[in-house]
Order: sequence, then structure tokens, then C-alpha cells
Amino acid sequence: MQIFDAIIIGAGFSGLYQLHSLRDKLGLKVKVLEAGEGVGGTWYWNRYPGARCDTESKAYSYYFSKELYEEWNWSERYPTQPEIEKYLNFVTDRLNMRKEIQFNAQVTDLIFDENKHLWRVLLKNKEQYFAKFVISAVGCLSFANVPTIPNRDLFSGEVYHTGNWPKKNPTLKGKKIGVIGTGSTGIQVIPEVAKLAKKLTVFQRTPNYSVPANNYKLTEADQIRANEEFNKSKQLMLQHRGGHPWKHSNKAAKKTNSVERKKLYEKAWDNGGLSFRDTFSDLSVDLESNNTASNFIKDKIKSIVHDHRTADLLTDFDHPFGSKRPPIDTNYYETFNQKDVELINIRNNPIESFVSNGIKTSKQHYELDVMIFATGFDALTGTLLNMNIEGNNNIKLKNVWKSGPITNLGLLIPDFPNLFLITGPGSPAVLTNMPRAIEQHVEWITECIHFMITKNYQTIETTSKAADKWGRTVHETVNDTFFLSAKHSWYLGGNIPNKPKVFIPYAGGLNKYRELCDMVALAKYDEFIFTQKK
Ligand code: NA7
Repeated sequence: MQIFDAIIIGAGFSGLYQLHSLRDKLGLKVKVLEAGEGVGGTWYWNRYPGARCDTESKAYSYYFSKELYEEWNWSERYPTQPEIEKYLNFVTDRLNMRKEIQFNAQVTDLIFDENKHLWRVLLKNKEQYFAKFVISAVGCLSFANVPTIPNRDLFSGEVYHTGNWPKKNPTLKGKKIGVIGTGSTGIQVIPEVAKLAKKLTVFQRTPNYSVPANNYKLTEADQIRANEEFNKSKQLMLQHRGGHPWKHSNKAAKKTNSVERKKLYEKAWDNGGLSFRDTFSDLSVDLESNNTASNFIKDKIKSIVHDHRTADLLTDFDHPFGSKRPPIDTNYYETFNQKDVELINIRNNPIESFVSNGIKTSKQHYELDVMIFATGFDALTGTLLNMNIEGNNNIKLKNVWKSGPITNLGLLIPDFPNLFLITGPGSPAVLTNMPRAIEQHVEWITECIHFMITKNYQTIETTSKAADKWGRTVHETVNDTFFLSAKHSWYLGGNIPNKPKVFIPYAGGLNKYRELCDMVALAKYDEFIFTQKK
């Protein structure tokens, strides 16, 4: 019987830092179980053409060690998937972590033994381990959403999901390709596939607001500046509600005259990237203000796309700007000016089934050699609920979360002792620059386990009362925003049939959230119940 102090599930950004913290700061015996063949997590599986992070590389790095930060040079403003995968491999080897990671290790069951106060961790290959603590580092966007389209077996072509892209890149050159989905992923993959395809058909259900990324190569001077600005950038990220290295605007769009407003939008558009969302302070709470951003983007799209029908389809928005995760792009709208690229509206012409040589909608038949699903994820809860997780009295997580996830701070679940969630539901997670949210959680969890060791505590648990209270806070925080108006949004479970429609992350800001977590730690975790070792 192999007993570890801690088992970490997942070897992405969060699992790796958690391993380093528990092993090297606390001296614990730790094992990481990773389903993939290599490290990377999200960045291991999402290797589709054009896969790239929307956060700038100098911010999308670990900040827990300045030395580590300075040893790595990013080559572009936004990191590509291969470069992020390389970076995480560099960190793994630099911190000598590979020996604690078991690859091809898919966890199927986590069962808490109340007598032994241990988690039993079962793998798909029937191996099992035991651990005092389990830390879920499974990622927020790791369970692919593959729509059920009838007659898939009839289709003689290839089918891929961007979130499970084959390691050996499939040949797309000269083929008739279909892409379903125009979220952040679709918007990245479409321009790249269009370069290769004989014909590309994009099936769009909902248009998205996309802003240019304005990507560029980084020079040596950029790298030196990034290193010099390490502390400044870190401070900016700590103060920003989304963990990004820029300041919030304190100007309301509504109170800015139209000439000045346009000037500021133009400047933000030219600068490119996610900071466009922060051009004004009131875009997420005032519809009139939000419309100014929405109309600005609409005009930009119409000025880029030549065909009026296509431009109308791309701007037929049904949700306020920012209520769904706004993508950034490189030549997305320009791609629709290629004569071999077609945009199909599947909102009023839904896909009905695969046929042997393509796909059939209610109005037409499209010939395809390859179908690419860029249809996103069962976000935030999908991977956890796909495992059998049993806590006190064999209570199943599936049942506890039937009407939506229940957590305290997104970190702990009532009745599931010693199980910590990194960027779990109810924490800011996907509303932030992920490495900042991850570092905050890993550090909180490490400190909490350290506290337990010093007090000789055996288990930590949250009460249902405290979790319900936190659930109300999560709910109240989102109420004043537009997040609830995008019904299909994955923030709300709206993209998955039968998933409870509740807003999953905490929308009060990572800066505010960090303060709340710090207060809990300062109060010696008084909201939690500990049991003493005998
Ligand atoms: P998203 O943002 O969930 O986008 C998925 C896209 O796929 C979106 O356009 C969906 O349309 C579409 N979709 C999903 N299911 C279907 C079905 N059944 N039929 C037709 N179209 C469908 O996922 P991404 O991978 O693009 O991005 C996820 C996050 O990764 C992103 O936000 C960043 O944080 C990084 P819909 O809008 O639901 O009508």
C-alpha cells in the first residue's frame, strides 16, 4: 500500500507549482498523476493549429520565482501552444520534478476512507494509491464538449475536437474542412485552417465580439525590459481584478463625450488584446455604455468584411460585449474575404446529421473531408464530475453538485475532507489571467496544509453552512453584471444540455478574492472544521 502525503491530479500550471510547493517548501512526499503523456494540462491537449494564449506571455508565466522568470525568454507577445508546452517542460526539469509525475495515469475514482483518514485514488489501469491530501489540479477547461450529431458513424471523413487534438498533426492541406464553433478557439483555428483548406465552411451558432491581438515578435530589449519590470508587473497584476498587468480605467463610457470615447476605443483596438475590455469602467454594468463598445466593434467588423451578408452574420450579436469570454484574433474577420471560406448560420439552419460525405443542415448539404469541433468544454466542473468522487459516508460529488457546484471559496467542498480544488468552481478562475489565480490558490493551500501540520491536525473540512454562505456571495457578486444575460455562456453552464444553469466562477475580482482568502487564513481558518490526530 503506497501512501503519499499528497496526491495532485494534473500536471499543468497548477499541478506543477503545487508539487514544487508541497515537496520543496513543506518537504512532503508527493505524487502527481497526469492523464497525458507529458506535462502541460490544457496546453498539452489543445495543440490545434493556431492554439495560442490570449494573455501576454510576460504575464502568462510563473511569478513565484524571479530567477525562474528571468531564465525563460518568450519569443512573441502572446505565447503559442508549442512554446507554452516547452516552457512547462523547462520548469519541470529546472525544478527537477519529473520523477514525481506519473504520466498516462487517468484517475477514475477518489474515495475517502473515514477510518483511515486517507483518500484512495484509483487509476484507469487499476493501480491504486493512498494519500492524506488530494489536490485537484485538473484545470477549468479540460473536459471537451463534443456535440451529439446523429450518424457520425456514416461519415467517411475525419473528425477532431480542438481540445483533444492529435499529437501527430493531421494533414489538412487541400481538404474540404468544416469548423463548428466560433468561440476563442474557433476564432484562432479558422484563419490557420483557411490557409490550408481547399474549401472551409464555418458553422456559426452565435457570433462573438473579437478584438485584434496585435501579436508581434519580442526582441532582446523587450525581454530585458520585462525582467526589469518584474516587480512592477507583479504589483499591477495583484491589484487588477483579472490578474492582468494594467490599470483599470476609472472613466465611465457614458460620461465620456463621443469624440473622446471613439479616440480611446481606437487606441485600445490598435493596441490589441484583452485590455480592450478595460477601456471604460462601466462596460460590464451599464447597457448604454456597453452598447458603445458593441457598436464600435460592429463598425470595425463591417469595415473589414467585404460581403454584406457575411458581415451581418458576424455582427448579429445576441449578448452584451464581455458577457461571454471575448476572444482576440489574428486575421479572423479578414479570413472571410477569402473566396474559399464560407460562413453558415446554423441558428436558423441547424445541423441535423452527418452524411457519408459531409454534413446536412435543415436547408442544405455540405461536402466535407474533415470536421473540426471547436465547441469548447464542459467547463469548471466537467472533469471533476467525470470521476467517481466519494466523501464522508460515501456521499457522491455527482449527487452533492446535482443542482450546481457547492464549495467554500472554490477551495473545499462540504463532506469531502482534505480535498482541495485549485481554481475550483466558486473561485475567480476563468475570469482571470490563470497563472495568477493558480499561484494564489497553491500558496493558500500550501499554507493551510502547513498550518495543519504545525497543529497536528488530521483533516480539514468546510461546513455546509459556510459553503452556502459563499454560494450566496458568488451569486450576489454577479447579479449587478451582464454575465447572466448570455444564456449560452459556459460561465453559466449554458453550453451543456442538462447542466444546471448557475453562474460558476466568483465575479468579484481576484484582488478582492485574495483579500477574503487571506482574512480566512489570518483568522486561523475559523470557518473550517479540523480534526486532531490521535
Ligand atoms: P467556447 O467559448 O465555449 O465556444 C464554443 C463554440 O462552439 C461557440 O461558438 C458555441 O456556440 C459553439 N457550439 C458549442 N456547442 C455547439 C453545438 N452543439 N452546435 C453548434 N455550435 C456549438 O469554447 P472555446 O474552446 O472557443 O473557448 C473556451 C475558452 O478557452 C475561452 O473562453 C478561453 O478562455 C480559452 P454558442 O456560442 O454556444 O452558440
